[in-house]
Amino acid sequence: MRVESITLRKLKMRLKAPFETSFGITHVRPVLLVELRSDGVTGWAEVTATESPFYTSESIDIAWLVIREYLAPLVLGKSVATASETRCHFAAIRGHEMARAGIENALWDIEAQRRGVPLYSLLGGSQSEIPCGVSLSLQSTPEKLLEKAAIELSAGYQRIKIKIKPGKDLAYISAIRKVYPDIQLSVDANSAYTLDHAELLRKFDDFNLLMIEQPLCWDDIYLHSRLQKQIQTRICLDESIHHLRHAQTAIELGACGIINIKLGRVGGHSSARDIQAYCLNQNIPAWCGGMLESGIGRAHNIAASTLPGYVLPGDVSASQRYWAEDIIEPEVHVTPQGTIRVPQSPGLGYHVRHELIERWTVEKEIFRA
Ligand code: OSB
Ligand code: MG
Repeated sequence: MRVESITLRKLKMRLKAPFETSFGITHVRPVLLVELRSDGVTGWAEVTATESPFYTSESIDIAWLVIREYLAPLVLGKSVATASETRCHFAAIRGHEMARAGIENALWDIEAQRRGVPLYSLLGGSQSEIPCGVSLSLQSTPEKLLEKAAIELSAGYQRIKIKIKPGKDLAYISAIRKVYPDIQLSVDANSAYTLDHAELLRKFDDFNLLMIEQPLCWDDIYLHSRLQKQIQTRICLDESIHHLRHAQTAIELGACGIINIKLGRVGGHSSARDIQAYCLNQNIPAWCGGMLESGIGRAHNIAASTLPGYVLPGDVSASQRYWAEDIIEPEVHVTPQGTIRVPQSPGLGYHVRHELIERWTVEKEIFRA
């Protein structure tokens, strides 16, 4: 596959409802799309960075610069035999996983189309349906949170994850548990706590949580291993895991019992597969995280989630939860059983709505070989 051109586009997509985490609130999601042309075939992927570097150190604009100045020149005019080779070209670049994933994943879409197979089977996945959970934004009161949870549970979602931060934790967790004693329930702190909160975090043990996601620093593994010794609830690492070595370090140190795999955060499908295979081998449950993706990023998440080892419901949910209109057809739907059926046509398996993308584009740049 010869890389002939890479087009970057920034779209502004308004969320149906604002999404608030411990690091900030999002009303309009800037979406960075990669459209890559190779031998007459077009591949699509999404750079899942946030608008500002508040989740990890990447942001949409930083990723754009890194692709323009460093990544695109390393692959334009070059050929790769398989998409998994792409990362070899990027070996000299440190970090910037989401930027890399944008290019690598677009090549996965192309490789799958050229071979005439759905992306999920090219990746080695086998599940034809994936279990889904939802991630609920911070709410102003526990009552509001209960309303949101009720809607998602009646839609069929198999797991509820609530965002928490100091001052918005125990009251919210206990409100949900009182009404729903048996659901799979987890919490995500996005690094809002410190080891000094260990006593407070130990109180979460009373609520039979599936996990607590990323309680401590975004770049820490060691302190999480100390915290895990003090609490029963399994820690799940999100922000701290950027590649296989991080996962190995975390598991060997006992810093977590579960890993959240995000395609962008780990640098694309190849690195995600490394972590998935390792988790499977080590008996560590994994699941696919979300980044408020458009349909294009969502389609990649669905394909990845079909691999063995993704044993827990992910944060990959229906297009309609986020967007009035999505940029793929059909949109992502969730069954009443809380699953997504994996599309079976070649490549991503969804039609990309090019005209809508053009209409919503606020910035565009084309790089050619
Ligand atoms: O920590 O999983 C996270 C959204 C943006 C940044 C970080 C996270 C999230 C979510 C939303 O939890 C997941 C989704 O529904 O896409
Ligand atoms: Mg998270």
